Amino acid sequence: MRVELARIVAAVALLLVLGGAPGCSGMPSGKLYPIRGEVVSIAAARNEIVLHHEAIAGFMQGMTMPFPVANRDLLEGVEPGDRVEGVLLVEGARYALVSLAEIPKPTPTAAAS
Ligand SMILES: [Cu+2]
Repeated sequence: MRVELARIVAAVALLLVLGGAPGCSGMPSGKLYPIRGEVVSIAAARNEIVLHHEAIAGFMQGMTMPFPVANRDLLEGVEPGDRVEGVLLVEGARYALVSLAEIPKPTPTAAAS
């Protein structure tokens, strides 16, 4: 009797632990945000690019700031003055551009948003 009760308590406790863990910790917490802006400068030696970026919905207002890039190759082919768009990965206090590409021509329809 006492042993069985202990087993039930243990099983319920295990279920609670398993049910409560996902989403709290141990899972990747990274969020991806689309980002768009203009290249201000490039510091390839530091794997960094300074963007004058538009507002990033749910993350930050438009501003000029440096972004680390996940891969130096992302900096190839972009120059100061280029309009670019990409994807920003945010994990806690850390962030990095994981995608970046020049926008060939800003069209009226694309600029509407
Ligand atoms: Cu910013």
